[in-house]
Amino acid sequence: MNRFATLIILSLGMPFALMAAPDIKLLPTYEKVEVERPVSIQVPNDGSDRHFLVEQTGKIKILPSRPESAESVLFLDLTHSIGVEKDFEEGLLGLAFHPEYKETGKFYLTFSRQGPKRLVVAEYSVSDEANSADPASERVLLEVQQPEWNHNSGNLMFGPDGFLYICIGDGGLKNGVHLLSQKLTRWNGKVLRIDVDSRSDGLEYGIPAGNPFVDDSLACPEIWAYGLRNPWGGAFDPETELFYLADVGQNLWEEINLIEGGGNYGWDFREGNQRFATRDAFMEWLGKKPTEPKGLKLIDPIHGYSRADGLSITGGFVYRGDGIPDLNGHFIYGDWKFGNIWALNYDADKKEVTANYHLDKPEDLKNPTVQPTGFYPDADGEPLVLDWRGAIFRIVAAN
Ligand SMILES: [Ca+2]
Repeated sequence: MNRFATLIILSLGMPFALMAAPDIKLLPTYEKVEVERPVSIQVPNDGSDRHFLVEQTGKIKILPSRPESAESVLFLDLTHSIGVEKDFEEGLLGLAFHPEYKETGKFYLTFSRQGPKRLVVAEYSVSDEANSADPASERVLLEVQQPEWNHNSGNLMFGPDGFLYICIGDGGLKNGVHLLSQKLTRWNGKVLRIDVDSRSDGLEYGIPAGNPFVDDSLACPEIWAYGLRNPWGGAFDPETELFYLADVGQNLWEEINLIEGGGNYGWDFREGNQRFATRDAFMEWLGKKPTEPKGLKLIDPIHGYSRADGLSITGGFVYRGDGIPDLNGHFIYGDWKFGNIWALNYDADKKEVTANYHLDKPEDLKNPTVQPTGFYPDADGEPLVLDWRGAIFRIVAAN
């Protein structure tokens, strides 16, 4: 290995590879429930301890209270109202319950529609019957133009501030070719922050006064952070309130970012913490200077991994359960293609990563135990892993 490669690897996480990981095992759960392309599991804050499974193909199912049971309940079926040209990355993509779901009965979804191709963020309401939603209650909050079928993102989460955070990919294709992530006039390649409980002039939502670009007449006031490629999986740590977000890379680096208001996370000037050379070549081809604008502050990821460990990162949430004490405060994430699962510890005081445990390493990379599309806490805060091929696993302590 040459010295340059060693330096890159050291800077992106290798020193922790030799630390002994907590002993865990992956257990299949809800095995009798029909699961198709799961992308999210959400538990509303209403004391019911119900687990809502989101399927990319358009359904939201309430999982049975006993994991051994086969009886899921169909909460909402959007199969025929979403629009999918290519189902690999389009479809029903995100769900977030209103923080006061018990009182409001409202929840929020992201999904694809066509003609024109777009990512829709919409509000829905529960019907009179608690275990079903009313499809006619749809209220579209905003629609993001999507030039391509890929890189939609669509992750949704409420922050500790009560605002809704919406993750949006860079417009797709490859090489950041649409050049949208760095443009503050567009929603693509951003995290947006909106207030679903108020209305700003002419909008179906409110713009929080503290959003970083509200005073910039050339910027979309919804933007919270920018310079992202295709965020897939993230969460606020309920204890530190840090916002972890995975961002899928292109050719070299998968990354984990800590999202701050106004932060620029680099794409498509950088992939991981390296310069993205393809952009330079592209800009030269366009006859433009391939330089980063002067004074532009780019925030590097807190962690990244290379093609040696995976192809497409899937976040993630910060574990605060009781079952695996060694993982307390760790961000659990994995790789969709290789099936690796890790737990990363970030020390907010020291501002550094202090551990990155390799929790599960498949023996056969071509046929991993799980191809994770999401990691979510169950009602007790214990980790659930969604498998792209249609299964759900638990992470439990091995002993
Ligand atoms: Ca980045």
